[in-house]
Amino acid sequence: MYSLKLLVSFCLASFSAAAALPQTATTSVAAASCVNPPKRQEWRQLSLQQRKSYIDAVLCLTKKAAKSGVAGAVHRYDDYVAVHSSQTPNIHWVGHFILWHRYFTATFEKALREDCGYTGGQPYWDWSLDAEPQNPNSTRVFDSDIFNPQTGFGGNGNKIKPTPEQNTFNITEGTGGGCVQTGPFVETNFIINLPTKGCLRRDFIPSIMNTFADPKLVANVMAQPDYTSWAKEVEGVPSFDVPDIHGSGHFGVGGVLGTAGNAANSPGEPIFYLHHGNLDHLFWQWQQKDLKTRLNQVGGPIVAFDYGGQNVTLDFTINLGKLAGEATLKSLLDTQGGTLCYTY
Ligand SMILES: *[C@@H]1O[C@H](CO)[C@@H](O)[C@H](O)[C@H]1NC(C)=O
Ligand SMILES: *[C@@H]1O[C@H](CO)[C@@H](O)[C@H](O)[C@H]1NC(C)=O
Ligand SMILES: *[C@@H]1O[C@H](CO)[C@@H](O)[C@H](O)[C@H]1NC(C)=O
Ligand SMILES: [Cu+2]
Repeated sequence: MYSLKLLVSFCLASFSAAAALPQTATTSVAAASCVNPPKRQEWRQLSLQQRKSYIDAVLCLTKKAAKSGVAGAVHRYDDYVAVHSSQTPNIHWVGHFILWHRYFTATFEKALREDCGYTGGQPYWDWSLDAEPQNPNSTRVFDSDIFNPQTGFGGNGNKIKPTPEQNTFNITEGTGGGCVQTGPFVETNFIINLPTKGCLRRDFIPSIMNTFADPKLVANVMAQPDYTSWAKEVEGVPSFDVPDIHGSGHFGVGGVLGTAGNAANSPGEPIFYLHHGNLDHLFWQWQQKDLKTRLNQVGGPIVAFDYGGQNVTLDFTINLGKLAGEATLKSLLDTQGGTLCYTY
């Protein structure tokens, strides 16, 4: 797996993140002021009315025309799948992983507010509250409010056996794999057009969810002394034998066949934004412990897995194509610096 990913990243390294996408803004976003930042909360802290307004706003994005200009994107929700997918080899296992996903999630939050009338902050899902690492086969985590079919994101896909070609890691514990059967994101209500037109799929894997969302792993990430080690620890290593918290929401929910388990197209899973919202909340909490340093520190490789090679610096820029202007990592360290405007 390691060498395959390396190969993929080297093959694509000649296309820079910036060149891979059509651009409108080539200059940095002018630092605007941040007045009344939306406050982000854990899903369970939202009232039932707030939960409904969030989900309604997500569904609303599928009714608006795409503006990313990326091939395959039909509606505004597709835009986010398309942009993530087009930059996948350049934004994982790199120093800017957490800040790229911070910018991405904040831009999604902005679209919900500006295009779909949502007035709250991006919610997050603290899966460590649900995980039972001592009891990996427990399915209790999937009874969490977030999967409630009436007030949450609905449940599992129907059971499908993956082919050996689909199941390259020989994972045998998948419990779903087909289209989501309950809740607001069933096929009749929610269609994503990337990588091909189809339903949202889920493939719950209790053992991955319970062991990857272990509060002890969270504590280990939070104990890291500097940005470079924090950023490395949050992604861990690409192996199902070594749990990492970033993998929890992806492979616990998406498994082998589910949308969240697909490295490129995982933003097609609406829970993606609550999962990455949680990683961002952890990063924000970690920053709060030493703001003076942690609003001014980045590190880690520019090219995936290239530990020891060139590292990102504060003036390294990332972009989201036509969805948002280019931004420096420095500007993304502060959630209320103007490029970003939200709080926890
Ligand atoms: C969990 O389930 C797997 C089969 O899916 C089984 O092999 C394993 O022994 C179970 N573990 C526990 C702790 O019950
Ligand atoms: C999965 O199983 C196949 C066939 O037994 C084997 O060739 C392959 O190496 C296995 N993959 C992993 C990641 O263990
Ligand atoms: C990048 O950072 C790593 C970890 O801090 C360090 O070992 C490496 O030497 C740095 N690379 C360069 C080119 O300075
Ligand atoms: Cu990603």
